[in-house]
Amino acid sequence: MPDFAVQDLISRTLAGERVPLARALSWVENEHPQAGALLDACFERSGRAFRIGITGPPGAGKSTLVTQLAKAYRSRGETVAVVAVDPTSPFSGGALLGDRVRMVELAGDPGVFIRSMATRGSMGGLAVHTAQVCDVLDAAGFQRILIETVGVGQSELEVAQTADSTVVVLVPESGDGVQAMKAGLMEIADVFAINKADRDGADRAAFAVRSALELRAPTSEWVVPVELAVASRGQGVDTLVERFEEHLRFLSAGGGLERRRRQRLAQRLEDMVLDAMWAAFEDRVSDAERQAMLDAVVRREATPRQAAERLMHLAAERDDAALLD
Ligand SMILES: Nc1nc2c(ncn2[C@@H]2O[C@H](COP(=O)(O)OP(=O)(O)OP(=O)(O)O)[C@@H](O)[C@H]2O)c(=O)[nH]1
Ligand SMILES: [Mg+2]
Repeated sequence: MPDFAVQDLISRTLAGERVPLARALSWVENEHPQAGALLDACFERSGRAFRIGITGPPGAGKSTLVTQLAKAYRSRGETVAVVAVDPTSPFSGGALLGDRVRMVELAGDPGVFIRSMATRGSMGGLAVHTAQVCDVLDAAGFQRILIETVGVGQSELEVAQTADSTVVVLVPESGDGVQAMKAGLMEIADVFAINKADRDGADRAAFAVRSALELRAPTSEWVVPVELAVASRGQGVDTLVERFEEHLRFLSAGGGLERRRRQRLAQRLEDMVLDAMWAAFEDRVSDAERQAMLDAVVRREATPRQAAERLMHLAAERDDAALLD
């Protein structure tokens, strides 16, 4: 049973109060001992927000676009939360500072909430924290959640996949379409934005992306739109918002939204079980014992499979002993 202070923080967070909400998000990020109770309370009330991932190479204009998208959603009367995930070292901090400057025009609007998250611990942890942060924002009543990530590695793609719908932001510079395919961005894009269309080659880049899309085996009825944008001038932003909303309608009508969310929750569930199993294992088998077994493998006295089996056996024996206590 959560104590009074926790209960108070939960109810004020659910009511959408900004200061408690910010505190709640810090609890999630820092894995505060009471974060579990908070997350349970939020999870019950989540599932209403539409989560949009904005990903693409560094400097493509994602933060600029997110700022404009948030403004466009606000003028449509929707409340918006922005989660800017910065995969760079927490010590650099440069990108986050830049984002704050860029998003400053959203400040003061009670219908917008901006949160930057830096990498802490493992990248798997970052995807988990992002999903949890979104649950809290969702429960707090934000209707659209924009998640910005740099799409450069597998782990960043995992963060992008915490969204219901994903827009991949590219720039006209030649070769970007190919880059996107290599980086696995083609597979996750529901919408493409060719940003910085004030530069040469935007039409060519859009054509290259469309051609690449046509080469793929169709996996859905959804035809991935490729739109030009000049985020710094707010051009093409309304069209993008329209595409996201169309995609949401498409997903909702065909059961795709439920399927995507179910798959995402299955992944989260599995991650949590694996975490719990590993923690239980670590509790029961000491580091010294694991090292000793590793030594045996290194000396070729046991195969990795045999060693793993023995360690699991040891853990199971101690599990039984613990149950008899
Ligand atoms: N010419 C032009 N410049 C743009 C456009 N959109 C953004 N920029 C500029 O591109 C630079 C990078 O923009 P950001 O929005 O920080 O890009 P980002 O993708 O968020 O960057 P990271 O988060 O560091 O990966 C900034 O100097 C923007 O002003 C555009 O449509 N045209
Ligand atoms: Mg950015």
